Amino acid sequence: MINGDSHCIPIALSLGANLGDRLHALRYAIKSMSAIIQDIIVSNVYETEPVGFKEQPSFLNCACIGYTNSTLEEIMVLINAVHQALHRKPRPKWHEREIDIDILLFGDSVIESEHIMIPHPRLHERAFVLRPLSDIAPEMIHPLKQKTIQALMATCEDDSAVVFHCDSTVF
Ligand code: PH2
Ligand code: MG
Repeated sequence: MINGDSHCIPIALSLGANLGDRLHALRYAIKSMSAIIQDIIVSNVYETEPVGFKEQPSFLNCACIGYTNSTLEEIMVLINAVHQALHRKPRPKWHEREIDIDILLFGDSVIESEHIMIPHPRLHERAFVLRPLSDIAPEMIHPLKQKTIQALMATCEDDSAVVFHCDSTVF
């Protein structure tokens, strides 16, 4: 507990963009999310090979962690507002995105609703999520796997390219 507030929950987000000014989108998204995330720490930015649907431009991905007093619903409302502000268009799953903000972990919450799954159901399978997250939170525990991010990274079989792009001073 950093600030002594018992409602302050550790949170981890993954961010990605592969259309338009990708770095601008990540920067705007981090700045917007930092309104409800205290003591935010942002990872390096990586250029990553598209996973899922291959015929699309490469992504820039990063992750951030911090603590929040907001509810999951409030966080989801803010994420949707940021998606809209960056003119994210509706597209099929796995396809290109102006911006995509995913909640990876929310304390040790395990949530399976029709709106959201936490931990993120593919967090442990994706190098473009684990690589940035392990920069900043190697010891964070996945509450279902009961393993650290570092340990999940070591056993992750995703060999898609994840290449350092720039450090977090761009934020
Ligand atoms: N997001 C997707 C689909 N595929 N691939 C990479 N490398 N990075 C992403 O952020 C990503 C993806 C849809 O959310
Ligand atoms: Mg996503």
